[in-house]
Amino acid sequence: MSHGTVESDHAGEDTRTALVTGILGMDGSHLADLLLRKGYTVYGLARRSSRESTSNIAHLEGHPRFTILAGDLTDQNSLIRALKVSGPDEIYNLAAQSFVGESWNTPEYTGNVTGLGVLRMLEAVREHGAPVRFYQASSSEMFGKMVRNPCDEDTPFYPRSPYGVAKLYGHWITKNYRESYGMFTVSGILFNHESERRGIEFVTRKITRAVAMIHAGLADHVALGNLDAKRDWGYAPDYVEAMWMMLQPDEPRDYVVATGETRSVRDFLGAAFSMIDVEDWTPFVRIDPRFFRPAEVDVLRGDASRIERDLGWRPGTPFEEWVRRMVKHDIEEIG
Ligand code: NAP
Ligand code: G4F
Repeated sequence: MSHGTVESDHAGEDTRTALVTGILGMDGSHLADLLLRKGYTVYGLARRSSRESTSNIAHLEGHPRFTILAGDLTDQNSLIRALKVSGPDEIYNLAAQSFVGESWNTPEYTGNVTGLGVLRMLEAVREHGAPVRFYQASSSEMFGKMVRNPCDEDTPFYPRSPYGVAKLYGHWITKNYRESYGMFTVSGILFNHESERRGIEFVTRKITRAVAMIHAGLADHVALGNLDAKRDWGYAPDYVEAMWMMLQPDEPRDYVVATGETRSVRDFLGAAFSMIDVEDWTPFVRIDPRFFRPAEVDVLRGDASRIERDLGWRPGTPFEEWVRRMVKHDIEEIG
């Protein structure tokens, strides 16, 4: 699917309804595209204060099966109301303070939104009473200082940031509600995934935008932090498919979603600059201590064999292809 479009290839047979929190974010918007293609009615939860950043869902304006509801993960009543209005079969809880670097500046706020926000969503589901399938956006940041490489669903957690700790709370409370109340709740432990809609503060998008600016003669460098950090990077439209797949089986189960490959920020720089035929990117990169973190997750790599075996999910889009799409998108946007 190309950026900014919704293919209407559904046969119109699926009459289910989904509520997606974090609808204005990268994953929320890709998931909305996927669900609408499948024929779902989609309600997206967004904070009123964020109405300016609607570019990820601008193409959905006026879609007959797409509605935005006002709500905030820090406001329990707004969540209860959202469930009442939408009456969902499935809930995808993607809203979070999702920027790891920011979580050291606002640890309490991050805990409140990213951790306790999950509890509020689960309580809203319990209050609602009707059977609902619930997806929680867990994160590979929970593995942090990886005690095993690669990480799978049985690897012990070792978070290294207030964000990682908050996600761990969300992960365990989701599991607890499944075990305590028999609710259909699952967590997808997703490793890093990126796309043309990625927030500009994250390293991949920061780099692809900088590449586009340099290409256009509008910038001469990009300031970055730790270039040695390694991540298991995939493409977001592939990963939202995994979220949907996890809510389809009869029994709820948690899954790791990853490519199994790990690359450094340096590798990413090499791939992105090669898209504008620059082989030596070093003159265009400056190291700025402001972008180093109090504690770093040095390397992440996941083992997604369980989801491949059980549900048939595999990462579809090769690394070079999605990096090319991100650079191309940013060149067009800046141009
Ligand atoms: P994103 O682009 O930052 O989207 C998160 C969304 O949550 C934003 O639209 C934000 O709204 C919303 N939000 C923040 N605080 C909120 C609140 N108090 N109430 C309601 N909404 C709120 O993140 P993403 O990359 O799409 O990730 C989606 C989810 O997956 C997040 O939970 C993230 O932590 C998790 N995750 C992401 C990755 C990854 O690599 N992308 C990997 C693992 C897990 P505003 O637009 O108003 O800021
Ligand atoms: O792009 P990042 O900010 O992503 P990070 O911290 O891995 O978190 C993302 O992935 C998680 C899944 O593992 C999600 F849960 C989370 O919500 C988010 O989507 O940083 C990636 C790496 C880090 O090691 C960072 O130190 O890049 C390094 N880096 C180096 N220079 C930088 C920069 N990161 C940012 N954001 N900006 C820099 O200038």
